Amino acid sequence: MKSKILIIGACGQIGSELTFKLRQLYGHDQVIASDISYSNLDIVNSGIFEIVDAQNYASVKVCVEKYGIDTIYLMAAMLSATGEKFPMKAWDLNMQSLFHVLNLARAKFIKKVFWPSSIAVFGPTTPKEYTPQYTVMEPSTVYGITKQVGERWCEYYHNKYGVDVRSLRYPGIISWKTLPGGGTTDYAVEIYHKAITDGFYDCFLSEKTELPMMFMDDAIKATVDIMAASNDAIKIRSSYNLAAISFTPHEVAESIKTHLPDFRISYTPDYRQDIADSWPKSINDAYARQDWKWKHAFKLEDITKEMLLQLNKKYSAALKEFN
Ligand code: AKB
Repeated sequence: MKSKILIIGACGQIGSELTFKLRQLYGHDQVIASDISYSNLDIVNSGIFEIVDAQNYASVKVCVEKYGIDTIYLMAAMLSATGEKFPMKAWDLNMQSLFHVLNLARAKFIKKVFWPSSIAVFGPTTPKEYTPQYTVMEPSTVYGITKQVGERWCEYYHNKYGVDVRSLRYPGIISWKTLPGGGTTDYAVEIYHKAITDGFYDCFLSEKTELPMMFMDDAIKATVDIMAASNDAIKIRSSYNLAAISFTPHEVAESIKTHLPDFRISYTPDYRQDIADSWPKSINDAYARQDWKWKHAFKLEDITKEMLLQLNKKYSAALKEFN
């Protein structure tokens, strides 16, 4: 029998691209997109869409029963920077939504769960270079705390109740279709938009802040691959380290300048600098590469080329429509 999939948080940066990919792979009507509001019309108008409140168990369960859902991708979350402004809201959204989905799986309404974790599970006391899977984890952001606690609960539900939950510690994700919102790594998307629209970007992180990053196509591939892997291949039920590349704002700016030589950048670090400084510079993802054969494809030069090409097209099309 074909799997019936629900994506919660389908209007967001990763949820939207995941929705398109899963529909392409598993059939248009097999994938139900949902979110708390109609905030992304490309998604809302692209197929079956439902309003689902991830913090309300009944709201999720009604949708699961309506469509006979067996797999949930829970992509709704409050990210690191917004989480520092609204700590209790971040805690409530990130934890309640996870419990609702894990409890639906425990009660056998659904069979399989994908839940994203993040490099934010690591903190200032974690080794920064090539951070291993198993290491000191003392996150200093509310977002990081929710992700670390969430990982513990995922593993617990797997061990105690046999829940098939799979998870990845995403690095910063770079994409051109949907903007990210409220993250510390968001600069690495904004910089490309500003390069096209203004030829200038004032970066909220300092020029030497190195962070782990990944192109959206790689992130989607990792998500699809871990969910398609056999049950036996998944040895880690908390969350897998996942890596592609690492770079600093200065390095992205230099890579943009190879295409747009007049591009300028300035640096005005704000409260997000402390968050970035608490995270690893690079990640060791040997377990993902070994257990389910993870391999990334995009390097910084490839990302810059693709981002500038696609954003150029997008802004030119918008201008044409306006005129
Ligand atoms: C953020 O910056 O908060 C996220 C993340 C690294 O999880 N992009």
